[in-house]
Formats: sequence, C-alpha cells, structure tokens
Amino acid sequence: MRFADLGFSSNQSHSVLEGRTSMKSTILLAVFAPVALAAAALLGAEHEHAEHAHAAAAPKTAIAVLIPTEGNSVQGVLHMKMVGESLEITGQVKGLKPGEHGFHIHEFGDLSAADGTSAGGHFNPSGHDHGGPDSADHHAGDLGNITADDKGIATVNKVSKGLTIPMIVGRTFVVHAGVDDLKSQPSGDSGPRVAVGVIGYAKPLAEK
Ligand SMILES: [Cu+2]
Ligand SMILES: [Zn+2]
Repeated sequence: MRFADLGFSSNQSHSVLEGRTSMKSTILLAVFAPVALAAAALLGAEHEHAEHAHAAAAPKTAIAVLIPTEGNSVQGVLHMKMVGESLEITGQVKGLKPGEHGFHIHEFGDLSAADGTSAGGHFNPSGHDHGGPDSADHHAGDLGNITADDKGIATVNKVSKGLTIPMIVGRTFVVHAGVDDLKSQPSGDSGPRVAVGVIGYAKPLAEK
C-alpha cells in the first residue's frame, strides 16, 4: 500500500503530520500526566489510609450485658479495655444478695440454657486448675469474687494480666449465687449461675 492511497501526497507530509501528532501527544501527556499522577497518589494515599484504619480497627474494648438466669433478677453491665498488657474490667452488677459472689469468664458464648450452664466451664485455654486470679495456678477466666453491698450492688474494678480482648470476645461472664472459695475444683464451689452476659466488641468508652 502506498501513502498516496491514504490520501497523503508524499512521504514528507506524512512525516510532518506524524510529527505534529506525536508533539500533540507529548503536550497532552505533559499536561495530564501530573494530574493523573496526583490522582493516583491521592487514591494510593486513601487506599493506604483505609488499610491503616482497617489495621487500627481491631477493637480494644469490649462489653458484656449481664442478664438474669431463670428465677433470678441479677443484672449489670461490664466494660473491658486493654491497659497496657492487662485487661481492665469495670462496671456494676445489681440485684445480688449482699456479700461475695463468684465471678468468672466461662468458655462459651452460649446462653441457650435457662440456668446458664450452656456457657460451659471456666475459660481455661492453658489447662490449669481452678484458683483465685492471684494464685500461681488458675484458669484464665478465674476472676475471683465480686462483693455486693447491702443494697445488692457490686462495683466491679478488676485487672487481669492473662486476658486480652480477642481471647474473651464471644465468651460469657458468669456471676454466681455463692462465694468462690478460690480452691475447690473444678470451679470454686460458687453455686448456681445467677447472671450471664456474652462478651462483645464495643465502641471505645471515650467515643460515646
Ligand atoms: Cu463461673
Ligand atoms: Zn476456674
């Protein structure tokens, strides 16, 4: 095929035309490339930001709303957050008989049984014996007792070194009718379960 067939009168005019076209392309590129690069950088930054936000989104706070088991009227709210390497548990439980009550994290987030037994035994990932939170040997979920005042209200303020939010979310706080003696096996002989609450991720307290 000859250039004449394409309507060009000569090789020269074609090369001039081509030269102009490529110059136009160069100008276009020069004008738009920085815009495109800037847009790409913005998108990239946004993407990176989103990924950071995702990584930072691993919740550091949790909540458990305690509801009474059948025949009881104990209820409460517990807030959990990490303070350094430790889990801080704060909150209030009411409707208790005055005195001490066993207070543990049990293995399962299953409240299907009316008496709370579906929550299973004490959360014990390391296969220890039952004990108090300060005993050398104890279940990770052993938090000792909470103490109700003469109005039946227990203010909870505990710190546990062995627990983290990801370990406990989906498990259950259990408050017992009786005192955890911190030594009887397998669970401190603290009697029936009077309130239960599954632990869930929570919005950080400061943001409320
Ligand atoms: Cu318990
Ligand atoms: Zn235990």
